[in-house]
Amino acid sequence: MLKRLWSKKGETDSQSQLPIQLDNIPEHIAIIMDGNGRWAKHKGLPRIAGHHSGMKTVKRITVAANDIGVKYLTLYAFSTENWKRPKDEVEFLMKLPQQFLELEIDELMENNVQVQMMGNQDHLPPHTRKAVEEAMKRTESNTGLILNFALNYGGRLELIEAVKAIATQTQNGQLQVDQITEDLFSTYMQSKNMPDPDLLIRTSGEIRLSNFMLWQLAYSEFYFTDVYWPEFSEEHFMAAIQEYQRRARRFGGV
Ligand code: V0D
Repeated sequence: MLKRLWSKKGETDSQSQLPIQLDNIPEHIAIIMDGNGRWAKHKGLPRIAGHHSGMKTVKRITVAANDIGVKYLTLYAFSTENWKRPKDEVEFLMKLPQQFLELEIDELMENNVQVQMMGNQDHLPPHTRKAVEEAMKRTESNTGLILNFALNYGGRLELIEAVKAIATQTQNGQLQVDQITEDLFSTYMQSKNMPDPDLLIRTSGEIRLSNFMLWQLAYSEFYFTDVYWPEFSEEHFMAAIQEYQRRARRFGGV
């Protein structure tokens, strides 16, 4: 698999040169998949064509990440602010989990990928929730990469929900104030069963966090690229990891 993707044509295994070191792969990568609408506009297509194309990128990057041993891939698919978009665009987006399930589930199963989700599921249309639940259910015994969709997710809201839960337990006497530590607080986050992201990637030129994983990204490396998400290739992905490894080397050294 690795050879198929990352070695040049005609090279034998011993000659093949991976652009990345396989012994220093980020365990958890988070991505803000920006630029689908802009890509479509650039090509003279409707915005929804960009979202559909972006879904193909999700599959490609998931398979590439799994190939090199990434354990967790968190993708910002829909923010709590995205509800403000035109109604027909939101409706189209809400159909994507189902389309994704129909078109891509076989390949995800072949790659042993497990689907998870963070964000507020309650306010999603029933057909969307059903598709997400089915994706999670069908992949629940897979042991490869965990593909974690942030869907109807907002970082500040996640923090507020954690504070509310902690405050309630403190009020009930189930928790003492001096028990509230960073480690304890982390267990109230929706990402409680995963390590913090080592690397955050944002595509399409914006250099902002846009309310994504505010707590979890405290120590992560940030990588920004001008490439639109539908055009973000395996090679672009490897370049991000290479930059991560270059920085890790610099800070590891003297
Ligand atoms: C649009 C580019 C996959 C960014 C990627 C509802 C925005 C394509 C999913 C998906 C979206 C989510 C959960 C799941 C299976 C698939 C998805 C949304 C948007 C928002 F279980 N792509 N995708 N969900 N886009």
